[in-house]
Amino acid sequence: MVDIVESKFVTSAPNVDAAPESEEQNEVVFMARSNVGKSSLLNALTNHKGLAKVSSTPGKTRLINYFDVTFLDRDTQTKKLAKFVDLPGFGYAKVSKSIKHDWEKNLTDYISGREEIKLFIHLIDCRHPHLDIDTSVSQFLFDTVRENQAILQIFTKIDKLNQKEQSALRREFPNAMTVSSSKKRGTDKINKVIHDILIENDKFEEEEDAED
Ligand SMILES: Nc1nc2c(ncn2[C@@H]2O[C@H](COP(=O)(O)OP(=O)(O)OP(=O)(O)O)[C@@H](O)[C@H]2O)c(=O)[nH]1
Ligand SMILES: [Mg+2]
Repeated sequence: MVDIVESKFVTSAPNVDAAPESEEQNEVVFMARSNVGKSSLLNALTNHKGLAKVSSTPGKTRLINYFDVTFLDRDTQTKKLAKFVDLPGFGYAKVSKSIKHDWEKNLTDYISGREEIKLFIHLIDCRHPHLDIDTSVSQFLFDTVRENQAILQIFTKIDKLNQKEQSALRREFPNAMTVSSSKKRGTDKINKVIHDILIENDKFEEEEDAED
């Protein structure tokens, strides 16, 4: 069992240049269309109500928000530090075209340029699994990730689907995970997967260093 035992807000950055130094070099980026439930998931994973702001007004998160989190592996009693990065929701329709353009350029620069990112978490609303915007984000990530970076797809708001619909979704996307932040279903498993990916990544990078 892996839990997040500490979490705190670090800072908000308006763009990549203002991103904070990341000592522990372990960034986990959360990306989603607006209103998919990103802030709710961050709060559920960290068990910290109010860590990230939840809103019913889409597009609330306009800055890149950073959170320091500490994982605790209960079996080995070892801790692991990471930064959770809450990116602004993409594809928010109500902003003007030019803002949208700058916005997306900013995000894509961040995603492709930031060495510290070890894991991209792409959140998708389980009721709309085939939106063009999500397909292009998936493709973009797939084309952009480096050898030492992983991608994880998570379907949110799974409480909105009945059992039959859930099974169909899992069959169609066998590598994706599912979660309900409001019902706290799937969050333990996600924490474990994030933690294990970061640990595996450390091993990979140590091996790479040993080869140099
Ligand atoms: N039924 C259900 N509703 C959820 C769940 N997670 C979030 N919501 C609701 O979805 C809405 C948006 O949630 P947020 O967590 O603010 O979404 P966000 O992706 O951070 O949105 P922006 O920051 O505005 O882009 C809120 O009304 C939440 O209460 C869930 O697991 N189940
Ligand atoms: Mg949010």
